[in-house]
Amino acid sequence: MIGNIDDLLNFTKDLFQKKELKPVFLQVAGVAQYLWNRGWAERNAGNFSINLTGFFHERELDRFSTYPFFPLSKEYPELSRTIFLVSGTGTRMRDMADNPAENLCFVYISDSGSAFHIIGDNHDGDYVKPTSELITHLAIQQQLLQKKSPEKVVLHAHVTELIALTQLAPFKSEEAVNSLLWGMHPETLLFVPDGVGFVPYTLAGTEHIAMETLSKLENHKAVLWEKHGCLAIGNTLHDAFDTLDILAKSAKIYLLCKSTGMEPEGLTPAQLQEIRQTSDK
Ligand code: 2HA
Ligand code: ZN
Repeated sequence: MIGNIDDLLNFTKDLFQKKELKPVFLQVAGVAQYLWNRGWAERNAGNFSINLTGFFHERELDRFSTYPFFPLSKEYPELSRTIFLVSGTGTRMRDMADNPAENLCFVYISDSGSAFHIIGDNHDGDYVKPTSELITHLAIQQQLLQKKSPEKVVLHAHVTELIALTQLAPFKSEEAVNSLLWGMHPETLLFVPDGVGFVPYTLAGTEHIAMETLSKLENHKAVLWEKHGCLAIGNTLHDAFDTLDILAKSAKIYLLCKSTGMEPEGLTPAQLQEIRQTSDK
């Protein structure tokens, strides 16, 4: 049943003003600004989802059931009665940095996991709808819950330096690209010891890219989408951003070295081994 429209509007206001969510909104604004400053979010590029279910009581979740909902093309049983903060489709990260509330929405998944409600800030009778990559986000968020992983955040961005690498034939494999990235900076192996997954080019926003990404995230915290961008999971948005940032640093060092006309040496096997031993302690 659809609730009284005034109740719904009040509810939306309550949700956006919930004080426990203030730090989350601040983090969204901060990371959106970083993405824009780095040049990793041209036009409406990039998107994220944050599992916020832990911030709500059962009683609060019950209020969502009065909202109209949209069917999902697939069931996500593990996501029953979960709630996510999701970037809006067509929104710009630079606008998100200035005003997160107007550029994102809450997505609540129904009891059956087969439909979702959108709770967006309503302006001029219209409201923000979730990212075009929603099915990838939901599939990943479901996997994180199934595995009881600590990560609550999925972040996708067009990390220029990493996209450039995926345009180069020698790096179109997981082994080659990770060996390059680890070799360019000690902290890459230290902080991304499982390396990145590599998803060969496939159209974004599809079930296919969602499934390919899901399988790569079994063993990695970040995934490259050939000729498109990168996606990382993290406990917080800052965590996920850090992973992209560290990987980009390595890629940038490689590209800078190449721009001198010379080959970078890379860390030696002994140096890499020493880092591995340090991080095992
Ligand atoms: O959110 O980056 O891949 C826009 C995109 C789609
Ligand atoms: Zn993209």
